[in-house]
Order: sequence, then C-alpha cells, then structure tokens
Amino acid sequence: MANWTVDSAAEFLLAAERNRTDVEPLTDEWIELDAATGHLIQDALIARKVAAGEAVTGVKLGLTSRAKQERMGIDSPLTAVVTDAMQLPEGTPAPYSRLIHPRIEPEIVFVMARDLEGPGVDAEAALAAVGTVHAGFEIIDSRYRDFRFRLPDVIADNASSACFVVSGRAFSPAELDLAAEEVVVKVDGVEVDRATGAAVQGHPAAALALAANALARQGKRIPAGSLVLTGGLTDAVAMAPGSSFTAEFATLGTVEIPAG
Ligand code: 0L1
Ligand code: MG
Repeated sequence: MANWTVDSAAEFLLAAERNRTDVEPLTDEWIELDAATGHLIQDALIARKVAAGEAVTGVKLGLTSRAKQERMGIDSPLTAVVTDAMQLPEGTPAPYSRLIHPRIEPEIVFVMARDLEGPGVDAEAALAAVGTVHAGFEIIDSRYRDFRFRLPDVIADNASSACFVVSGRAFSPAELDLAAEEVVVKVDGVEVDRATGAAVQGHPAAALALAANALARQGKRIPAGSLVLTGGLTDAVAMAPGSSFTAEFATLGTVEIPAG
C-alpha cells in the first residue's frame, strides 16, 4: 500500500489484529516513519478501540528486557496502552482463536494510587504514587510477520499488546524489595527462564518513572487507578495450545495461563 497516513496505518494494523493475519512492517514501504509518528498511529489505533467500546485502563512498558533491546538495537523501552478488553480473568486459557503467534512474559504490575506526571519523575517519586503491586503475565502478539519490525513499527502496533492477567493478590510497595523479587517461568511445570525485578531498568519503579517521563513528552500523564505493566522480566516465551504457563513470583505469588 502506497501513500501511508496515520489513519490508514492504524486501520491496517487493526484489520491485521481482527482478521488474525500477520503483515509486513510499515517501514518496509513507509521508510520515513519515525517513532513520533508511530505514537500518533498508536493513538489512532487506541481511539478506534475506544470508539468500539473498550476503555483505557492503563499503560504498559515494552522492550524492557536486555534480550529484546539488543535484538532491536535500542537502549530504552517504549510505552503503549492497555484496555479493559485486554485483561483476562485469572485462570482463563489464552484466547488462541484470536491470536496470531502469541508469546508470554512475566511482569510486575502496579495499580496507581495517585496521578503521576513527568517530566522529572524519579523512581522514588514514582513508587510513592503506587497503591498496590501485583504479579502479572502478559501475552504479546505482534501483528508483524515473524515479529519482524523496527522501532516505529512496534510503537504503532501498541507494543505487540494482546492480553494479560493480573493476580488479585495485592501488596503494598513498602513491604517488598522489588529489585530482588524473583520470578520463575514454567511451561508445563518445567522451568524455562527466571529473572528478578532488577531486569526492568534496575527496578520496576525506575521503569514507571521512565514511562511517566516519556508520556509527558506526548502531553500525557498516568492517572490514579491506572494499571501499569512495568515490562517483561524475562524474554518472551512462545505459546501453544495444550501447554500451561506459570509465573511463580517469590513474594507476589503465582499467575497461570492454563492449557487451552
Ligand atoms: O511488552 C513488550 O515488551 C512487547 C514490546 C514489543 C516487542 C515485542 O513484541 O517483543
Ligand atoms: Mg510486556
């Protein structure tokens, strides 16, 4: 498709998601596409979801793990949006019938007690605005074939968002050492990866601060009540129907996506 616009790119990515068809990256044709325009496409895509009845419930950080950043040749995460339609009730199998090539990653999730607005937010100020901390598991599903994309593409695609589960067990940030919080990822009961909270920017609160400051550059803030998915602690693990996936956090407890 020639002559891309923000709206045509948003429609293209939404159609790929709805029709469950993977597509080539926008930048294959739209070679001037930059990260700022990627965010405009992301905004247009989310506006369409909201117009269709979804409610924005928070933000996510993407590309937080070193493994992903090295693959992309970048050294900083990106921000994207989460909606109510993306949240799965605990104990729900992955909705494979509407996913292309899902992968799963464990995340520490914050629920904000207060608004957080950059610029100039540091990890301490960010953590002071957090109400509760939860174990989470995010299912990502790039609309791009074979997860092949450049940074502006993946920003436009809302950082490969698909769905996520958040544990109902809530912890106060004051009672946790989040940098040291360990998670073990298992597939069918067998460990495939492990990491600690330090894997996201050294501390999940530093990732939250980074998100607040990055969003400020777009004229946005993180409102009280928002969920914040602070980023994958390990590299993402490919999913397949018939397998169960667990993220066993040392303190925050276990979240599971049971076999479908
Ligand atoms: O949540 C994430 O880290 C996803 C970011 C987008 C890149 C990817 O699809 O791995
Ligand atoms: Mg993630």
